[in-house]
Amino acid sequence: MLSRSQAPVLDDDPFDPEVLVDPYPFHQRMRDAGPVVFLARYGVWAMARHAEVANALSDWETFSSAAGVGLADFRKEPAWRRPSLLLEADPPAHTAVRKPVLHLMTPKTVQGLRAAFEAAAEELGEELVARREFDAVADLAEVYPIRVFADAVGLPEEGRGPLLRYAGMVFNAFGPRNPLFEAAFAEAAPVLEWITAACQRDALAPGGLGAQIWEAVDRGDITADQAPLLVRSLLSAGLDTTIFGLGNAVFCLATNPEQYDLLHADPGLARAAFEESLRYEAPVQTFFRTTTRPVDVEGTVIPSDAKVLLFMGSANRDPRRWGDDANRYDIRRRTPGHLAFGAGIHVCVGQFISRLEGEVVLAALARRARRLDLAADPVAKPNNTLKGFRHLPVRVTAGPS
Ligand code: 8QM
Repeated sequence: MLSRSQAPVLDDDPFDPEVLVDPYPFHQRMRDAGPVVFLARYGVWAMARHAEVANALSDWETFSSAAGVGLADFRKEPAWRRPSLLLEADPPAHTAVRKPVLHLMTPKTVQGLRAAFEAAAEELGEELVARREFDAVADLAEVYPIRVFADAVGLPEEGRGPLLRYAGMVFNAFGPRNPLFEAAFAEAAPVLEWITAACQRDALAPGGLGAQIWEAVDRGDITADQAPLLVRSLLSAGLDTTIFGLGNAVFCLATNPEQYDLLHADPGLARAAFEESLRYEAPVQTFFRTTTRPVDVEGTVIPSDAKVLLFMGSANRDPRRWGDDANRYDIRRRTPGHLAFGAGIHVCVGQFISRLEGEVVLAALARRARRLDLAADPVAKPNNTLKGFRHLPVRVTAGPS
């Protein structure tokens, strides 16, 4: 049998803020080192090539989520919150709760959100383009999803404030207890109290996604104990992901003017432009799995009960899958196969809501601005899981051509 010593050992820290904000050179070294590497710093295995990441995501029986999808192993240390019934679970428990949630977010049911999402994007686009200069994170990416998605879930307008602090805890907690983790948890207690209250039935507006989850209790599809945790999943997964994703999409377009020209000439490319930004700058860069048995990956045996870090953001730029121009942002590229939404049984349940947000926001900008440029250097926002920006100052030139 082959052993760990035959996998390349790297001593890089993937959670070092400098690596988090520019991970691509490290990704290439991992991909070129082999199909599996060992990250000595944390005693975990890692895969960064597209084929192996896709295979691991598709094999939930070997690569389990039930011990948590962060560095912490829930079987050895207590989780910081009750584990997610969706993200941090395996079949059959996962299957039972995923079905009713999936039902609320199919391409067809999401069409019911389109008119409201479009109107909000048009309104915000109009206001921002009139300003000529704005921060595409603070004024757009952090505004739009809170407006439309929190509305769709049915959160009351007042007191949405702790949402982003909660998201900061969720996504930094998948990493090690480094300064990013500690900072996110500096004042955790009121945020935890707030999220628990926000998920209760009487806190959610009738007709929203949250209320619809509670209605699944009335039908007997889920239990009253499960409902608040599933609402919590929507609020955990549905905001910082699209916030980072919208910021990244604007970054891609502002730094690739020929691609923005294509989009401006045909705003019907907005959905494709967003999708390619998901491939090129994946908001969710990594998740762990935990092996349930010794598994041979291309000749390297990973032992049982081992944490394995999967680099979706690297798989999305693997030349073995995407060719020599993998590192080019190209809105006409065929993007199917990117792993920004994951793959397999855990593939993003909200992906059609996410795409709707990306499409209508980019289309609203593209129709109004004939140019989109950086107005100053972007400021990256390091996060143990997400890649994106804290500030993205842009300048737009209004007009049709
Ligand atoms: C990430 O709490 C949850 O169920 C949950 C949290 C974060 C995510 C997914 C689910 C992938 C976007």
